[in-house]
Amino acid sequence: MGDVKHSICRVCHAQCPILVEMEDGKPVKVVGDKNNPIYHGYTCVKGRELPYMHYSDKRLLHSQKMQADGTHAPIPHEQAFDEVAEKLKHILDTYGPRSIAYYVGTHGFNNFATNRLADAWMDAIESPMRFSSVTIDQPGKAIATALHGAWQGGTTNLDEADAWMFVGTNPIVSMFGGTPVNPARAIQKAKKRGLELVVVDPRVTDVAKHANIHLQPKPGNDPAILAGMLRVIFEEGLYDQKFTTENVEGFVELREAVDAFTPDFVAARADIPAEKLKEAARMIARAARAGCTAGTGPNMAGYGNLTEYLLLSMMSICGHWLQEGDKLPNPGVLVNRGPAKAQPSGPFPAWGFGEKLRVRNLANTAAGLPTAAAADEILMDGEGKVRALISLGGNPMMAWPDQLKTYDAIRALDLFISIDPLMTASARLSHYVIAPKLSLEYEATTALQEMLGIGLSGEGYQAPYAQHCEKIMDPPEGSDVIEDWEFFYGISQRMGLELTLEPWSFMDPAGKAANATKLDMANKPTASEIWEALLKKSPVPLSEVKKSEAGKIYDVPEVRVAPRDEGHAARFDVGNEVMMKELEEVKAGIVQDREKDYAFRMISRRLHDHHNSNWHFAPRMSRQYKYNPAFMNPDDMKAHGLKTGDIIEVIAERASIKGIVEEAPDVREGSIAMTHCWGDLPGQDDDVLTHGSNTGRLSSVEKDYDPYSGIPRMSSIPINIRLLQSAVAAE
Ligand SMILES: Nc1nc2c(c(=O)[nH]1)N[C@H]1C(S)=C(S)[C@@H](COP(=O)(O)OP(=O)(O)OC[C@H]3O[C@@H](n4cnc5c(=O)[nH]c(N)nc54)[C@H](O)[C@@H]3O)O[C@H]1N2
Ligand SMILES: Nc1nc2c(c(=O)[nH]1)N[C@H]1C(S)=C(S)[C@@H](COP(=O)(O)OP(=O)(O)OC[C@H]3O[C@@H](n4cnc5c(=O)[nH]c(N)nc54)[C@H](O)[C@@H]3O)O[C@H]1N2
Ligand code: SF4
Ligand SMILES: [Mo]
Repeated sequence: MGDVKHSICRVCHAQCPILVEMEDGKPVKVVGDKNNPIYHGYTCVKGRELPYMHYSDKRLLHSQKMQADGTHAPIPHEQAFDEVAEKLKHILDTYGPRSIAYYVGTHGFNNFATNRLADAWMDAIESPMRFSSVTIDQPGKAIATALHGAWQGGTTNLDEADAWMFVGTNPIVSMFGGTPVNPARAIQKAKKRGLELVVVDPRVTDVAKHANIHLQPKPGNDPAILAGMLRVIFEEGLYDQKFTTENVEGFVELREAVDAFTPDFVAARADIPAEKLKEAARMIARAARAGCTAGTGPNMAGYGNLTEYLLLSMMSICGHWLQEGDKLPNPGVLVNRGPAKAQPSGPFPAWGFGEKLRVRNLANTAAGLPTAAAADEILMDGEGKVRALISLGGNPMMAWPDQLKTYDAIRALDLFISIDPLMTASARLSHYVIAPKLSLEYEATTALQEMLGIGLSGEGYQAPYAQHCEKIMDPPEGSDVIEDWEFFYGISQRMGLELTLEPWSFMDPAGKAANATKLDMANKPTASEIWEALLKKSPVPLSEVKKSEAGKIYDVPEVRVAPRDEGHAARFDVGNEVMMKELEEVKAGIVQDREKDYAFRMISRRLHDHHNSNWHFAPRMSRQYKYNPAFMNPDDMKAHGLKTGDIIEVIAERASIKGIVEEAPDVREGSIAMTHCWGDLPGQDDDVLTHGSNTGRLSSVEKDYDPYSGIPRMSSIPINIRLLQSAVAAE
């Protein structure tokens, strides 16, 4: 056995600690660290595939430049930086800052150091055009928090809750919405000590199998279901009178708005038993402490802001936040979370501020600029047109809704740059593809996860845990790869820009501003210096965290939630006017009426062994699924004369795609579940058995979009189906 090194997996945001077995400086095997005090040895097949990724023959070892004929040829990274900087400078000087946009995808978040460098660069060129995957993911979270207000005493966590409700999130597979830390174990453990679980999902998901109550509704009905639950809570007096009086405004408005959502009405609308709905409401409201989290399903199925808003409102009227005197599970190791007080911050601007987009009356939001409008901003001529786009660890061609429009837009760009280790669908359309180092080749910390937990229930660490890891290997011999941040530094140098780095170690704007670091633009900082700037004045100094490469729970002073400030006036708002108006629309059921001609709803789901569009072809990850099947209920299959392996046409109003039928008893009748980020470019994706299909093509960004975040329907999309090729005929 070779040398074993500690590292952090960065394939997804869960940041699992890993042990990497090395032979001759090369990783040969990844396993979990059984001695880790919180993850207890967890890893998944994606993390265990890291050695393959580093040595895959598909990995780019050199940056690429698009040639006149559209093919790509290697280019030294320094030369690529020179050329890119010159082109960007020309675009900036000619058309102004708004003509340059970035898109930060999931790997731009998982590689946390780079993210801030990209922002520093955008600050330096003064461009507001910052798109990210957040607004095509769960934008409702940040927007609802802004409308409702946040609790300064901290979020509720699964380990200490008596009840939990998962609405369209499947943390056992996604590591999201419950706990990122070994979620299967955490949920089983919590169940053993008596946690009561409500799950709302059109599928019998991994987490639904543990539920005390599983509501398996028609998709797209979460606002109605939650309004129905709130009505039960009001009617049966199950809310926390004292907490509500002290902390909540809009109580009467909410109560009136949900009054129309009687159990029978909701039961008929969502096709769930009325009695189960009532029981679910009682289970959550009667618990001493409960958490309610939603995931991508409901955030993408229409009225996502409203779903998230009703969940926060339910938490608040039931008084489910941490109370005065409660111990904070994680007072902070790498991030200063700010004072914990038993009081709400009032609402803050949710939308309509900052940069105005030129289409659909959209503007900046608490979740960021609407990415669903990025393609229009590129396509639309005139003042402010976006001409250059830098994709950092993202794959717009696979991930953005409305793939046909995205395809037109990406090809219309004067300059498109992807920082990506693979010739993805997006990279193939890029003028330059910058080849990055992969995770085992650079330093990292767990600050991202810690930060997520400060704002979101169901995220973060429930102990003062942190890990730092050094790079454990060099890139393959003969390669010319860089750390992603070096790209932004390199082009800034060439463009004569100054970069100022805001730290991750502070959450408040004042703390960020006071601890910002001006980078030396003459002498390139080291990666370690970048991390030191990013985690300046962290509660436990980074130098201390570096001492334990395995990750550990730090002995930080205990923090208890302080009493509310005397005269504290801010309150939660549970009666926001726009949200109450949306409830009326939901009640009226306009959307349902319009969609009567469609037999099915396409719902979004994740696969355990794959992460979005990443490394689909990796041998172990693709053992079970080499494409994204169209998971169908057996009764629906029978009714349509279909069998597993049949290729169907999935027909939405916007476009059609192919789907490969797979029998799935867990899927509710009337729904078909397919995973996003598969397929290929339009016209190059006919061989569905090889590529899978791109569900993004079924969404129209111009229809049924959220008026604030711009997110269109990406789940619960009305579809019809038609047999194209029977499995037998194909054999
Ligand atoms: N219809 C539909 N559409 C969806 C969704 C859905 O549920 N349904 N989900 C949405 C959601 S939640 C999201 S977050 C987006 C995802 O949107 P994106 O973030 O745009 O998509 P990813 O596939 O995660 O992109 C990650 C990219 O990073 C690259 N990469 C991998 N490793 C590295 C590395 O070490 N360094 C660098 N620089 N790059 C690396 C990968 O090759 C890949 O191209 O998709 C959204 N689209
Ligand atoms: N293994 C794996 N892990 C991942 C990812 C991955 O691709 N693979 N992607 C990562 C990313 S980018 C993200 S954002 C997170 C997302 O994390 P999650 O939001 O937990 O993602 P999913 O597992 O797809 O769970 C969404 C659930 O919503 C359900 N659903 C669909 N439509 C509706 C609806 O209208 N109402 C309700 N109530 N439910 C509905 C689906 O059946 C599905 O079970 O996961 C992250 N983790
Ligand atoms: S869940 Fe899997 S992919 Fe995500 S960090 Fe852990 S090992 Fe890596
Ligand atoms: Mo996501």
